[in-house]
Amino acid sequence: MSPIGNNRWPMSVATFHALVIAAYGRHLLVRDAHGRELKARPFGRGLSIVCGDEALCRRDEHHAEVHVLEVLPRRTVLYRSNVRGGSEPVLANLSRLLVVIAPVPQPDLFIADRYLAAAESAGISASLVLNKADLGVDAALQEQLEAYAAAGYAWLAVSATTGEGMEALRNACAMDITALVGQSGVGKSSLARHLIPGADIAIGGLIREAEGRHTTTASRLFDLPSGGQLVDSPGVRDFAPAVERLDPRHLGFLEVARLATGCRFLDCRHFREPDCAVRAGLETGAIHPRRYESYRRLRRLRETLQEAQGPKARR
Ligand SMILES: Nc1nc2c(ncn2[C@@H]2O[C@H](COP(=O)(O)OP(=O)(O)O)[C@@H](O)[C@H]2O)c(=O)[nH]1
Ligand SMILES: [Mg+2]
Ligand SMILES: [Zn+2]
Repeated sequence: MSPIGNNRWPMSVATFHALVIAAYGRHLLVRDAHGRELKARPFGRGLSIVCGDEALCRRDEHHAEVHVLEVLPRRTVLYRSNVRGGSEPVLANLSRLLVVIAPVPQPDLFIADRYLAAAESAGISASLVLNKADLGVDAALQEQLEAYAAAGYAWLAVSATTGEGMEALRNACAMDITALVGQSGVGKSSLARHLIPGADIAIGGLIREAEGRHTTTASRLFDLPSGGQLVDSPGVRDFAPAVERLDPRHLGFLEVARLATGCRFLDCRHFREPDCAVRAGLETGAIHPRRYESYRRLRRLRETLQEAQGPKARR
């Protein structure tokens, strides 16, 4: 147990450290050092707690409730942008983000790109997982996968149904905390169930089980039998990274970052500026047109959200 950096909450028999294994609004599930899973809630307003957080907890006087007093310093934070353009933490202390796509449902690769960009700006290593490889990959998707590889993103073909590629996936998750993210229906929970036999993953959103839902409503952290931890997360219809955290030169796109070193202007947006090496890369094939389009859309979104925040946020 690491010491706490301040003495507002002196360590005593009543306080303890725990890992936040699920967070749904103010409903938290934490796991203490003895492996006990406890329902908990934040003590006081303004405490933003997400799955993967390490927390200082205390039982109330009647021992009926567990309160989270403080979130310990985070090693990494994956942020998203809310509609007003502000940053919200999504998951804490991840060391790897696996963006899951599949032949069905029809992949929205713009979502995948935004997750990859968010991970890059958070210092989290990210790669793609193509699930449902048993269904076959058509030429159009194959071309996109090759574009990702050329840009510098690793991808792995797996099938939760046939077990293909699962050993490689297990190895990719062996260290620290890995999260599976992506559209609904791509097979995140199926992959998690494959990697963690016996875990109650169908009701990943444990906290809402009373509503009888069998989809994942909240991110849920599980221990992997081979070491490390895995987060299964709810499917998304869209994802916007926290725009102010993106590097303005490349927004977290690996190939844009490489090419941008050749632009004439340091603050080149890679739209219509003269001597832009990124646009030149479109001609030579150094950047795939769909990835460039994705970059362009994220740049526009960033501008829109910054406008919404007022003149202070603009760069
Ligand atoms: N053919 C095939 N179907 C799969 C595979 N993995 C998951 N599925 C199916 O895809 C659907 C969605 O899976 P689920 O794990 O709930 O997706 P999630 O929303 O990403 O968690 C379910 O009907 C699964 O049986 C796979 O590898 N191959
Ligand atoms: Mg799921
Ligand atoms: Zn440029």
